[in-house]
Parts: sequence; C-alpha cells; structure tokens
Amino acid sequence: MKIKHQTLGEFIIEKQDSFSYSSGELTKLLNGIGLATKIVNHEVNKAGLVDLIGEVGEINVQGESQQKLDLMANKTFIDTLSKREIVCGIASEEEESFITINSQDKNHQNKYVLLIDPLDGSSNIDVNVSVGTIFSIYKRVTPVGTPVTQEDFLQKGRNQISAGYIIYGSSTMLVFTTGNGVNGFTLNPALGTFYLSHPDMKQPEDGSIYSINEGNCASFEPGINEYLNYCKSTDGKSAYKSRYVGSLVADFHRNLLKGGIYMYPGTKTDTNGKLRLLYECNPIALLAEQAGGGETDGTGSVLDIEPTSLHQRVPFFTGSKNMINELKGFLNQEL
Ligand code: AHM
Ligand code: MG
Repeated sequence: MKIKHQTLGEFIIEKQDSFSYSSGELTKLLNGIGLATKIVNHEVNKAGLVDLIGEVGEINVQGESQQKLDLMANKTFIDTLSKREIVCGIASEEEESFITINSQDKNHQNKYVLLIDPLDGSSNIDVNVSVGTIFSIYKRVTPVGTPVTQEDFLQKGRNQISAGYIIYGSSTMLVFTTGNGVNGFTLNPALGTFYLSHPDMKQPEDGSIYSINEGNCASFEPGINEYLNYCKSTDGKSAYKSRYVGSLVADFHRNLLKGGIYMYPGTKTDTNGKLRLLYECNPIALLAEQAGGGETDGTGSVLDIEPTSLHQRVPFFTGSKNMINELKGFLNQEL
C-alpha cells in the first residue's frame, strides 16, 4: 500500500532494493545526510535572528557570522557522517584536500565517498536569502580495505551513485536522486521530519526564466551575449524573464519547478567560470538529467569531464531541455 505523507526514512527503506550496490550502506548515508541537514537548518534559521539582533544593537557580525556558518555546516556534515562511519572519505569546498575517514581502522570497509558544498551561496546568509547544501556520492574505485586516495574522488559525474541538494528557503527541502528520478522532501520543522512532498520531479521542457549574473556580460564570449539578447528580444518565442538569486541551489530549484535556464559561463579573466565541477556542477547536472532537463559546460556534458583536481571549476549551464538546446545553437555546440 502506498503511504500518504511518506517520510524520508520510509521512502529510503522502500527504495533500498533499487539502489545500486544495495547493502544498507547508502540507506545509512542518506539518513545521515538528512540528520546533518536538520542540524544545519536549525543553525541557519538562528543566523537570521542573530543578524537581526546584531543590526539593532549596531554590532557588525555579518562577515564573521557568515564565515562561522560555512564552517559550522562543514563541521556538522563531516562530524555526523564520519562518526557514523558510513563513508570512507569526504571532500568539501571548505577543505583543501579530502578527509580519510577511519584511517586508524585497517578495515576501511565502507565503500562510498561524499563530496559536498556544505553551505552554497553563503554570501546570501547576511540578507536572509535562501542558501543550500549540495552533495555527490560515488563508490570508491580503490579496493575496500585500503585508505581512500584522490582517485576515489576524481571520478566522472556519470559515475555518481546519488546526488542532491538541500535548500534552506521559505521551507527547507531535500531533493535527491539515486539514479531513478528525482524526489523532493519538505521538512516539517515542528516534527523535525522530512516528508515526500515532490515525488518524481520533472523539469518542464520549455521555460521562460533565464538566470545569470549579467553584471559580467562585458567579459562573456559573444555567443552568450547573443543568447541573452535573444532572451530579451520580442522576436524570440517570448521575452524571457530574468531571475537571479545568486545561490545556485535556489536558482536551480526554481527553474526545476517552473522551467528556466541557469548559466555561469567563463569570463575573460576566469575562463572556467566560478562553479566547482565536483560538488556543485556534477550533482546538479545529474539531478537535471534525471528530471528530464539539460546541462552542458558549453562544449559537452559536464558529466563526461574527467576531473583533474578536487576544486576544479567549469563553465556551467543547466535548465529546461529546449532552452539548453537553444543555447547550444548560440554556442555552436552540436545537439
Ligand atoms: P559559493 O560556493 O562560494 O557560495 O559560490 C557559489 C555561488 C553559487 O551558489 C551562485 O550561483 C554563484 O556563486 C553566484 O556567484 P556571483 O555572485 O558571481 O553571481
Ligand atoms: Mg558553492
């Protein structure tokens, strides 16, 4: 019988058999992420309050507060997951190199590694605008029973076992895929429980929203500016709407629900753009693909890039399939 108002825990147990390499380990990992999310959510909510009090009291804690929250989110995810010994390694935007879990334990029996951006869009914390967490899970490629190596983390996005994000918005949602579609869960803050609120999410094939930091347009390549002019012209299908939060998770989430395109291209000075391949672009690209949307780095799928370093950046475009195809035409990319 299908349970109405299914909880995250119930959903994960029900789907466990369909997970790749099912052994209960991924179940524990996803539950661990759910738990860490609730702790971070609580802190993020309080931060808004602290900022408010800070302003009233004329104490400027904004820069420091933001930094504390980045570190707090990082520590929460690492502590929660490493203490439960459900991953063998973690790479984070906040850590220069990867962390080996259980390095004292010669067994190293866990087979998954986690890559995470613990608090994405954190410059928006100061102003009470949505932020997020993005994560990506791979099966290690080196043998179980040995310490993890960089090779376990530098895998193509196509190898992801699971990927997802948390949006700390007007409500807190966890959206993830294990390779069988995308499902969204909303946190009931009174009960501290995630409920399946958005089953089998699909991105509309068409959309009318474009999201980009247009302030950088003087240094975009011509194809991007031609596409932006097309979005604004009335001879296109319709004049598109511009919406840009400046938190990838929030911009992607809106475009996933409503239809739209998100773009962070390279610029003259930063030819690879700003976003990180391993814990920002790859997980979002897998979610887009699983929801029927599109993604590209301007030449091909980001999921096919062979990573060369943990914090590598790539230009990134993702959104409604037909909008991505339109963009590819402007970039002379084959469909
Ligand atoms: P961060 O990981 O340091 O927060 O940077 C990533 C964020 C994305 O969430 C967002 O889309 C982008 O940076 C915004 O950058 P910009 O301010 O250059 O438009
Ligand atoms: Mg980030």
